Amino acid sequence: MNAVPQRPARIIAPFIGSLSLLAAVLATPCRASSYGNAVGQPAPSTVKVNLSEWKVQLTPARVPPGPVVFEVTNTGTIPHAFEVEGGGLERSTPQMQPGATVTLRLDLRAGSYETYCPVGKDSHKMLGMLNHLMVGDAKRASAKGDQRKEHEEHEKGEAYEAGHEMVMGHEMAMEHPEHDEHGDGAKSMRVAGGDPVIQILPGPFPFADSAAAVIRNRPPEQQADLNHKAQMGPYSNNVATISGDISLVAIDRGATGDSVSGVAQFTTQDGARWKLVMDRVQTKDIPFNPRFGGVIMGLFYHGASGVHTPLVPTIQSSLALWAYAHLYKNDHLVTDDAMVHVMLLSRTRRTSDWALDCWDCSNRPIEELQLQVTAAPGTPPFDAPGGFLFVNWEKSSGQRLSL
Ligand SMILES: [Cu+2]
Repeated sequence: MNAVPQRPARIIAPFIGSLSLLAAVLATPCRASSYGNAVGQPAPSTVKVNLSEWKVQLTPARVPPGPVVFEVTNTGTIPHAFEVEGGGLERSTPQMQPGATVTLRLDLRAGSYETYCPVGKDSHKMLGMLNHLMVGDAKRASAKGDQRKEHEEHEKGEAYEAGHEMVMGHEMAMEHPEHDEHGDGAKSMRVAGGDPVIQILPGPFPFADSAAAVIRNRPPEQQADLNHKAQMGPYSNNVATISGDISLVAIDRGATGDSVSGVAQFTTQDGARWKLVMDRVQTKDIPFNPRFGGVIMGLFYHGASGVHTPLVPTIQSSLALWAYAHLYKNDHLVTDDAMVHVMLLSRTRRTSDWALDCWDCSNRPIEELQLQVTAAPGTPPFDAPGGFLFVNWEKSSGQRLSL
């Protein structure tokens, strides 16, 4: 629904990993001058790029027009890549392991360029791995010598920026005809769960080997918890058909101001009647598990993506939210602070026996609604198998609302 198409990474092959060449370039004696090395080319500007969860740092963030050498280091803990986009140009490094350094050399005209991590169908970009590189300087162009050349370059830059905005505006209109009519960037969705409804009971994760490769890169304390859940957790093929309803409205306003309201009612396999009233978003980010302000639409994550638990297959979600809820069992209040994670996502289970049947489910149709309810840290687990409630509505849909 809101999938951002993955762009193929294009690589400046001769410069990738060519640290010796970079060193040679940096050793050029006239690097301080913008113009005038032996072959008449301007000396390149160097921009140091740090990639980490979840930001792209550029030093400096403004350079003169001409050749630019990006010295890109992944200082984070999961694989990233670096892409420069603007003026019809779109170039990327290959995916880089933590600790790796790669150089990317580009010739840039004046203008503003998006610099971001393209990993995860732009999920890392949505998480904050986006910055802007300014090439050229309008004020300097009108105030100093060599005005005509820089002024022309600046105008070219503005021309392509205008064209780029137009294209983006068109794409946005095509993809999201109903959202953001007031221009504040907010998006809203109403979700209704559709039968059949299943309860996931504790059991082993069927793609434990695939998950183990991701878990190995996590800090030790996370590894212990994830390995335990891989053996006996809420992501299993131990499934019971039950009955219930869910409906909710979620508003995504970016990093702050998200909201959610909704109700779920279901009867679990053991005959208990549960009611869940969601009325607050849960916004606190934890490592590898950012909550995106509580609500996010159009996310590619889980599985092999490096984001959130790998004990869910790699999926595309049109809506993901983290909330607190009032939880009732058989009409008695259990807690006012149950922790809730809801996803409307690409189908992960086959319809014959509801077994998980893909490790990468990101291209499946988006029709599965997952509700996961757990006790807040420091509070007792729920009186349910495994201490959690995990219910899926297998034929669900979301509707974007005008705000
Ligand atoms: Cu990244």
